[in-house]
Amino acid sequence: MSTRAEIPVQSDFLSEVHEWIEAFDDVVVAEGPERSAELLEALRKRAREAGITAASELTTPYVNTIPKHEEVPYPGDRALERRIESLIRWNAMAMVHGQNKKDAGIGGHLATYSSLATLLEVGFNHFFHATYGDQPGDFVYFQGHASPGIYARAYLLGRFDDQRLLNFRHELRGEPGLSSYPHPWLMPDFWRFPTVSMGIGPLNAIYQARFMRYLENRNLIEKTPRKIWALVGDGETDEVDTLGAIGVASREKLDNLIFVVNCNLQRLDGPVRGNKRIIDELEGVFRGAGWNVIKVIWGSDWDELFARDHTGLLVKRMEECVDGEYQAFKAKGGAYIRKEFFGKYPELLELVSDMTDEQIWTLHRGGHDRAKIYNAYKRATEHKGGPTVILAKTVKGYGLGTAQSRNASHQEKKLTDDALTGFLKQFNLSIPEELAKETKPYRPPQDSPEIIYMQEHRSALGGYMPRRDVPELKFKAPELDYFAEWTAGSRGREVSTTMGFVSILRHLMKDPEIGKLIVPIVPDEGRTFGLESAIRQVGIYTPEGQKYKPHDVDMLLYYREEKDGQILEEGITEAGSMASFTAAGTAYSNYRIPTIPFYMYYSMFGFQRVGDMIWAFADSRGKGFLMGGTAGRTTMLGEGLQHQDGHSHVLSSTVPTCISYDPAYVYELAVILQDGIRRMYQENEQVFYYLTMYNEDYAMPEMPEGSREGIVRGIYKLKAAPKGKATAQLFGSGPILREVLRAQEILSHKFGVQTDVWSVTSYNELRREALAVERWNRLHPTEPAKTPYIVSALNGTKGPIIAASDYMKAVPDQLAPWLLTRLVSLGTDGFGRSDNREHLRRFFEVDAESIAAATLSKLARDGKLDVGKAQAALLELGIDTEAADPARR
Ligand SMILES: Cc1ncc(C[n+]2csc(CCOP(=O)(O)OP(=O)(O)O)c2C)c(N)n1
Ligand SMILES: [Mg+2]
Repeated sequence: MSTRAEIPVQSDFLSEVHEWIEAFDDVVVAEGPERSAELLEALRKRAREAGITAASELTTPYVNTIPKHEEVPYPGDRALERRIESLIRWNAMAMVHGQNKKDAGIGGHLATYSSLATLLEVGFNHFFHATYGDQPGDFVYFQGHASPGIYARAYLLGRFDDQRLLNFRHELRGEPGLSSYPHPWLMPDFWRFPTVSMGIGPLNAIYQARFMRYLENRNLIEKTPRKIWALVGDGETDEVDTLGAIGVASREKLDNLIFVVNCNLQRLDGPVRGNKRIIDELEGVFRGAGWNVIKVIWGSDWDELFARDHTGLLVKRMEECVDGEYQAFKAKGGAYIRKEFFGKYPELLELVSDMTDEQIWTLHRGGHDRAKIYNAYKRATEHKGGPTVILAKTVKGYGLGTAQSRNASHQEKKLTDDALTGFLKQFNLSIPEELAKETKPYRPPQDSPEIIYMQEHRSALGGYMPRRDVPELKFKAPELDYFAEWTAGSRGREVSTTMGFVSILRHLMKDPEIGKLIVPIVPDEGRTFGLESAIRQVGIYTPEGQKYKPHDVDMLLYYREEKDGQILEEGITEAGSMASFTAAGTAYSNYRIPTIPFYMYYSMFGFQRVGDMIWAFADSRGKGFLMGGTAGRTTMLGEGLQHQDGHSHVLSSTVPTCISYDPAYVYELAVILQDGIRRMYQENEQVFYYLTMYNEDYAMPEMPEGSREGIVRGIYKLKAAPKGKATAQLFGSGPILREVLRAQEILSHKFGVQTDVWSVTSYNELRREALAVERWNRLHPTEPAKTPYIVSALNGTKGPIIAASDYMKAVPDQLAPWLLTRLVSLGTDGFGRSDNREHLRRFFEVDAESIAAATLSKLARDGKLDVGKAQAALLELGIDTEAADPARR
């Protein structure tokens, strides 16, 4: 609230502020930026002494972080490297351009690589180690849309022949093709990290760096200077995944991590921050999070202008312009820049009066200047105590003529004839004429100076990159009798499958052979799963050890944190935990050590929350166990709609390499775990597992003889009809299997209907097998037809099949093509509710009474039971036949 009387005071103050600013401007002009910074720092110190706290600065002037006088000279042959880079640019362009001429709409990108090329080349020639001696080297997460440039480089090195290059985005043409983006699934010898879903690369890179330290601190790998480089788009930083975990990197002092943000100022539709400057924004964000920030904004040719500008106006002008203007400068040419940028102040116009428009236009941005990049990379690799981000300013569509720096650059796939001529000229390319005319790939002879240089530099850095290899690892999975304690049943003790799992996990971690390879991961959910004993046993990993005495230290199960702790307790981040799972699940290739991750989480917050990361995990050829805990829409009591998962098995079925199981008993779990370890680590199958576990306690029976194959394949008969032949078949999974067993009793005792009970551990696997068999039959009409496992398992059984689980009806419905009208699915479609199991199961119609009622009703529909009797039975069982459908409530 201001009064009239206060206004003059306010304006006095404003004019005083103005005087101070003027005085400061004078210092800037007279003394230059560095002395001015010193003055500011002195003032800030004085203010602190006087007890005044001013907000600290997170951004610095819009100039390079490394001043000219601190630069080291470039160690490479700049002219030769420029020629090499131009050749790569040509081949990347020719590949995409040519393919789109041949196959319109096949796509590919030119503009991303064109901005990233020099940032990559300096890395490939001077920094990216493929190995360190006999140890694995650096890991590079490439911007997915820059893949044409990565392919073009590999082509020049002779890693791909012409045919392979010409098969870019033609993966189904006989000869091996090149996949659109980095996909280890499709090019397993080449790509390591799938990065094209924006945000996943940088997030995974952070946790990869953390996992690398974890392996080092646990003495599972040698310590080397290896680094993780993540090349990130500036638009990509919009993704919460990109920036959401940067605090982890500084907190854990991950100086093995380097982000390079390719600040070409554009994303797909247009400018990233047209009205601001993305570099300033990111500088503030990263510095605020404790990162070492290195800005590479201006190229060497600006240094001379800075040196000649004694007014400070050049930096002032740079800080007046926003990214939308910087984009326009590079789209519109030298005359425009002279008028609109330098023209604002006569002193600046004078500064460039001896330069032609062409020279002004080609004044470089830092991200296109080898020397600037080299110095930034060097500092980043030498930086100790935390992660580094390099913010490199580049031009999107650099050198692509009319596609340069335009809003539509991202989508350009072909160049016009003029643009092609301009391209050849700008990069001073001497391509044999007939190839140039046709825009064909060109590779100079292997003994040309360019190729020799590339080869020598790669061999000095330990070999080609990217490259993915899988060393031969001797791994012997434990046999099933190793799990005897769990296949024997709980001898009447009531336990949950989760408790069973945790005790198996603890047993595995004690194993002298594979114990150290187990990597338990939890997102602040350890107590939910009863992990306290495991925490005491192996400790939680923390790179600094436990600096405090935990309050519960005098208790048996105290909170134990250790530098070599085995458990990754990630805090409340399913995405971060999934990234750790990814690092651990691919360590068999990346670190040549087959760690076995078990990621335990609320099943609700798995596939639906981090589904895209799970998809990328599958693409990465990841192995390990996703353990969806406190599963089931009705078993997880009390927690309601946002916690009760009844659909993760539908989602898990969509991931081709994910094998899902929904076990009811601990012996089933033990069989599945044993088989999973064997298949993934001993047989080297490219699969991973999703298992649901529950918190309902009950006595675990002993494993029935002969059930092993059925458990693994997805179904086995658990309990035959009590008296005589069954007239219906009951399927149960997870804890609902017990409701099914109770339904069997009810049907037999109350209604004289005999049923067999089957435990279905995996509808998903049964369906996959049946589909594969059916496909074979379809393709081999002259051969005797093969029988799907589900059909042969049920061979000779009679009557309807009532299938109940704690998951949606879509899960058993998957078998409908083979079970036809016999199948009645009961499940938990709809939103969960807060209540106890009894009420939840009645509500979702998966309790024993509902299962019995469904059986009788179906028998009546099939003409096997009097309809009046069925109707009476529903009443007797207490079924509200007019209740609203829970699927829609
Ligand atoms: C999760 C996700 N959303 C959207 C896209 C589609 N997409 C591909 S590239 C791109 C723009 C990338 O811009 P930027 O990160 O700045 O990279 P640049 O090409 O400019 O180097 C978008 C939106 C994607 N690949 N992934
Ligand atoms: Mg961009």
